[in-house]
Amino acid sequence: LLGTRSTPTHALAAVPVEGPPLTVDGFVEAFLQELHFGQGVQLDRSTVNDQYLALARTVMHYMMAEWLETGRRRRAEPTKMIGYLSAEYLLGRQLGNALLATELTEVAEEGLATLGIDLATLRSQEIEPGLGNGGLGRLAACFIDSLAVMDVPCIAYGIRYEYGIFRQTFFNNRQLEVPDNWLRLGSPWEFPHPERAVQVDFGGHTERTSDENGREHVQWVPSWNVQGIPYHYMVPGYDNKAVNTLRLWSAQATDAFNLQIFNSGDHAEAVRSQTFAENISKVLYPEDSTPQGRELRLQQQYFFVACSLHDYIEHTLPADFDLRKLPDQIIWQLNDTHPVIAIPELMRILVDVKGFEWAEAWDITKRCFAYTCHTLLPEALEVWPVDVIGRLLPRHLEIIFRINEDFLIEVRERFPGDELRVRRMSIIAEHPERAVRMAYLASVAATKINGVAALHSELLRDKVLPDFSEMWPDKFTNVTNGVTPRRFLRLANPKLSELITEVLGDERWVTDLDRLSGLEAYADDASFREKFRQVKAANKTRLFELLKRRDGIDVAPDNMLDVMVKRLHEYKRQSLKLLHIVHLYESVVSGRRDISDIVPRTFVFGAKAAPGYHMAKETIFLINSVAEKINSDSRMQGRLAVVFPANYNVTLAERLIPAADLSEQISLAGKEASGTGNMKFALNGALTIGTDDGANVEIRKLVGDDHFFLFGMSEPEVAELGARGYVPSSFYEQNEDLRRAVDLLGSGEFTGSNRDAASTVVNDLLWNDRFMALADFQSYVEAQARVDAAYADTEAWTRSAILNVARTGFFSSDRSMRDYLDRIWLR
Ligand code: 73E
Repeated sequence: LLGTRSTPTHALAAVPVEGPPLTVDGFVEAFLQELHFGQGVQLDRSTVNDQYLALARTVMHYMMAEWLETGRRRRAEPTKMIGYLSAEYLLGRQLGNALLATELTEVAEEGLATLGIDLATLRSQEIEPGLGNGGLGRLAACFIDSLAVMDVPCIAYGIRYEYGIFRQTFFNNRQLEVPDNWLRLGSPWEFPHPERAVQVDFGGHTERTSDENGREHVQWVPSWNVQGIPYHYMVPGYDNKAVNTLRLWSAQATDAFNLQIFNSGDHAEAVRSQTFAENISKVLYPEDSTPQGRELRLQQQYFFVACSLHDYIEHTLPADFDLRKLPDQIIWQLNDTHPVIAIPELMRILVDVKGFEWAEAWDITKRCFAYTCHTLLPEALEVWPVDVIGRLLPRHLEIIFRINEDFLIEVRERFPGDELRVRRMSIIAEHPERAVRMAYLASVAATKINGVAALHSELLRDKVLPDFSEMWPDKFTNVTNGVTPRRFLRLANPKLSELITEVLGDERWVTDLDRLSGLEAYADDASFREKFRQVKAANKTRLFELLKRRDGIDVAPDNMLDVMVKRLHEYKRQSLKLLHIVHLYESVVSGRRDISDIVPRTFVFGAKAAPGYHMAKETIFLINSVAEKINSDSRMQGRLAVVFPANYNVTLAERLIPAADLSEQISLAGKEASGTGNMKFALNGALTIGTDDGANVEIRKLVGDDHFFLFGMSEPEVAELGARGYVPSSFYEQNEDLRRAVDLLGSGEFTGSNRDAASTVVNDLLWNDRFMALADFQSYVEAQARVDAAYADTEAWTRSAILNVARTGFFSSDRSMRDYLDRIWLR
């Protein structure tokens, strides 16, 4: 029975399941039970890790009853469900959220205290699962949280990377990467199900046979395979007793594969093959937005997608399910192009395995997928060389060719004689090499294509996929991203949450974030503003204590906290932020400005660079070098400081964001698809300085121009300047402040007199500057002056901050999920 359908052949009666009692005593008993019988250790001998693992398992007992009940309820009344396919889930720590979901926080705190254990200490023991790079992975985590909270049936599928995003350290101001061995102290939140393993084939060739009716059958004869072992994670709702499932796949060598080699007597070879198989889920590729086309990456993509479709069709659907009804049962949401190989995989299953005619299979497949695009950068649009796919997945390549053939016939019918268009739209690119454009494949197959913010969806429709939107205007839609208010407000900012609950009268805002609008009225209440400021001050103190403990960094308590945290990427323009800082510094050391005229600010950076992204790593080096110099210059009197704690991750974000005064969202207009950090900051009462890009556009519209610092070119202006021919050095020549800043940066002043050390970044700015930092410099500096003036009026600033919170309830990921349901999933 191993590996077959999990439905038992003999009927057993279900036994009701109940978690431990929700009382302090009940909790303590359950905890000790786990410590003794789960960890096998007595309290007086237990380590913090023992206690953490026992606590995690205890909390899971409370969730488990609801998980099982959710599954039972859903099986009894099956409705259409969401299959969320994502190569990344940037979950963050689990314990706090699990305690919140089970309403156990106080009980656990009190119960543990009776045993002499501090809950906060156990919380900080958890290593966050960093199974994602940045926004895209964190978005997936927010979405599955919201679906659980809304009790929408969803199975989220992904990869259980053994190593997540690398841990960043600094050495001589340069980034070093340390492998993220997140599983090393145990992983209490998961359940492996090896009996539900799925075999995944690779390589080989295809063979054709005809049956007695002359119908052709294709058989894929693969040359190797691996097994996918599912690991289940609970995704708890909030206050609603619903718990969804996240199913992550881990790769293992198949027994047959091993046995064959073992029998040949080559033990070493057998072990090597095992390593080969396990490599597939070994490590997350650390590139965000500029993925390298590595064969192992395609293996990862096909691996998890094949496991997921198989798991759903063979193990989740009833045994006798009529696959013609598949589109009524599930919609597969493709989180960018990473899982797009699912499209030919479903065709293969339907045609080759289940015996459907091509046309009928295509009709089914077309209704089963929806595609979210997260980018506009051409280098981020995945393209797989035909020979790579052909080698790894020969049958899938044939299927893609056939899909393309049929599609191009449709194009020719629709636009007769327009061969240029046919070439433009082909799923197969011919130059610089023959390759499959995954975004086109997705666009041809998907019922809906969405961008992730209003501006992005517009640009996607008009600039990235104009031919497709002309052909199928109704396929295109927008769903603006959102963030979960549970993690990013209720958990990350307990003091503000308490204040909100106090004035709104209850906690309904946690699942109905539009209720934050009830705070509007309090913006004009001086005593509320005072309380709001106290919360911000307390959050700063909490952050500074952490930075002291974690990084040995001292931060001046009263400075404005100006924060730029996100992946290091040229289009995000950390270098523009750096130019602003150097400009301020330069204006003081040159004597053009008195230090007492500077509004005291601490600039905070957090950013990881992809290990192979040279310019990004040089930028990190330069930020650290500038920080070192400025922080040790006594002339600054602490009124200008730059801190760059290493290893920015979800855990650090949860501390940083609630403490921030100013949120830096300064990408070149038209390049940041949405951003989600921007939403988290506004929701926590930081004001934004930003360009008209991504979701900034919508944030500004909602909070109002008086409470947002807009600067820089608009997207059409960017396009126009690009068309005219952008010459960065002309901006340098015409702007004294800019010239002085660039010159100082390039002079070796910050890099121990070594000019070369700064030259990569400085020369690029002067002679290339693909993202037009120099063109936006003046406007940025002026906007920063407006920030200074506004910050000097404490009451007005607080009022703006409160209005930012009150007006950004729209950015709840619950709202995003409602939009997906209305516009895409339930249509
Ligand atoms: O603007 C963000 C967006 O908020 C965008 O850059 C990011 O997705 C976020 C969520 O929608 C994103 N990540 C990637 N592409 N867009 C990406 C691409 C390849 C590998 C990893 C991540």
